[in-house]
Parts: sequence; structure tokens; C-alpha cells
Amino acid sequence: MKKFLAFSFALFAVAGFVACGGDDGGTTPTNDVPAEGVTPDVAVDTPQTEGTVEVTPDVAIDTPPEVCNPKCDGKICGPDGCGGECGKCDKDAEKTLCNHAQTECIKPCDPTAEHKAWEKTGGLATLETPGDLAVVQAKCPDFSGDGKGDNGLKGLASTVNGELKKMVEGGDFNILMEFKGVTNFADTADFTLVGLLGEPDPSDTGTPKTKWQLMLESYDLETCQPVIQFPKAKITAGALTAGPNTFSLSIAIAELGGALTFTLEQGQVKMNVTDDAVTATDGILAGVLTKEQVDLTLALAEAQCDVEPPPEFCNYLSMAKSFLPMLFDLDLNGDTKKDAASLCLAFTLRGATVTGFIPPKPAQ
Ligand SMILES: [Ca+2]
Ligand SMILES: [Ca+2]
Repeated sequence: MKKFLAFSFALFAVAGFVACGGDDGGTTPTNDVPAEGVTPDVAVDTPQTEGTVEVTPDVAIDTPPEVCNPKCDGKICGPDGCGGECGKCDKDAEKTLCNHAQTECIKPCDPTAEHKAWEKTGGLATLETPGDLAVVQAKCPDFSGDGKGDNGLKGLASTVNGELKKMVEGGDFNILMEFKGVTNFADTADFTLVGLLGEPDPSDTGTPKTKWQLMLESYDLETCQPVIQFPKAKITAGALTAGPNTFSLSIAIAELGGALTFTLEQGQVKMNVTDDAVTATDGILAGVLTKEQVDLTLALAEAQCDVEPPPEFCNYLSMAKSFLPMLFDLDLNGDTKKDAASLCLAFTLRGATVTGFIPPKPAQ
């Protein structure tokens, strides 16, 4: 549970897990008035305190329910875009995974069989979102086209940076960056930078943590390829740039019987690599979260909160939804309404060793 709390908070903070509200981009129908007889189904409770991240939602939630049309044309399984499913993969004991096209139930691949060794990897040593406007404009990528860097998380910096610091320093969770095929850490023309999600190897008793076990979700269960990867990364005189690339990250939460899915567009990374350990400074991880994708993530997540008692992450969902109006800062389709959030995170890396995968947890 500790893992999930830390991780979900990380994702809320990192991915700017946000909901409907603010200006509607026009891509998703919304209601401003709750339908008759329908009450919002988001419970606002104090989170349980067993985790290490202590965050109490302090804003009442009254977001109205949305009207949503399931999108299942030609699909036999997977999400319907409204928090429901187009069908289940439960007819064949082996073919339990819905493929990406949602047209077929397939046997999931086994990342633990496909991936036994990892190349040079750096783990987050620090992580924060820039809150100072001058820093944002100078260091974050420009997504709005005005030549100045953007960060929709800017207003949340003072709220989330303390938690991000605790999380990274406490070693609850980490993003590990694997430098595939790199042998020259000062100059490499073309490689793939892979992002992996890990927890400390229990055998690592030191501080800070340097040995990590990977979450299975680091790999796509249809292809066994890393979910987060930046092809065409390059290092020139120590300066690394990678992306942009779009990726979706789906985190299954076995304890809760559910999953959260995030899609980051125009994802990009830059940093100064200082040695082959891999140490890096002045890192920036940035991308865009569209309102359309956010609404989809929320619908999927909220559908899992419709039970008594609601899963713990539903508390964080409520908190995240209250952040929403502050986050959308971009108008990508030029209709003057904000329809996406720019995300910008500053980080440094220290050398890390991937020792394997997190062993399956015994059933509780
Ligand atoms: Ca800009
Ligand atoms: Ca717009």
C-alpha cells in the first residue's frame, strides 16, 4: 500500500492528474449542472495514514458527473472511454490481455523472461517542478509557441515539491533512465533513452538508495517493450536531448483490482550527463497532458471508486481534481479555450543499478 500511495501521488504530481472543469476544449461533452437524481460519486475522506505520504484533501469536491458516449465500434475488449469496458478477456485462461487495438484477447508477454540485464542506468536524485516564472520561461520547453517555457504545474510547486522531495529522498519510488547502447557518455549520436519505474531493492540498506527493482508495468505487456522510451536521443558534449515522444503509462493496482492510465504527449527530456555512472544535472522532463486524455484517465479511475468502501486512491483523485483549474494553461487547437496542461519537472540523476523485478506480492 505504501508503494501505491507514494506512486499514485507521484503520478498525480508528475502527470498533473487532473479532471474536467475549467474551460472545456470542446472535445469531450460535459455538463455544468448535475443530472436530476444523480449525485457526484466522489467521496471526500481523510486518507488512511498507513502510507508514507500524508496528504489530506482540504477542498470540497462538487464536480458534476459527465455525459459520456462509449466508444466500442470494432472493439471487443478494453476501456470504452467512459470508465466502462467494451468487453472482458476472461474466456481463455491464457489470453487475458486486451491488445492495444482492442480487437483481440491475447496472452500477455512476461517481462521477467524477456529482460534479464540492464545497461547503464541513472535514477532520480532530486525532482521538483519549477515554480519561479523566470526559471520556467528559461528552462522548460515552449509548448505554446511564444518562445517562452511553459509549466502548468507552476502554481502547484509549493504544494507538491515537498512531497516529491520526500518521495525521491525516501526512496519510495523512482524513475530510472536506462541509456540503451551508450558507451560514450559525452558524445553519442543516436540511442534510445528508456524510462523504468522502480522501488528500492530490499537488500540495499544504504542512503541514498542505488539498487532498484522494476515494476512490471515498466514494460508493455503486449510487446514487452519499455512503455516509456525516447528514441533518437543524443548526447553532444555531455548535453543530452531526447524526444518528443508520446507514451501511455498504465499502472495496474493489484490490491485494488484497477488501473490508472496516463498519456503524455510531446514528452521530452534534456540533461547534462557528467559521467558514465550515470550522474546528470540540470535535467528537465516535460510534456503535455491534454484535457481529452485527462478526462479519459479520470473516467477510468472514477469507475473504480464506485464501491463501498472506495479504494484508497479515490481520496487522491478528489484532491487531484481540486487542482484542475490551476493546471490547464495551453490552447492547442487555437479556439481560445484552454485544452491541455504543460508539465515541466526539473531533476538530477545519480548512478543506479537495476537488480531485477519486484517479486510478486503474496496474496493477502
Ligand atoms: Ca510558452
Ligand atoms: Ca482550445
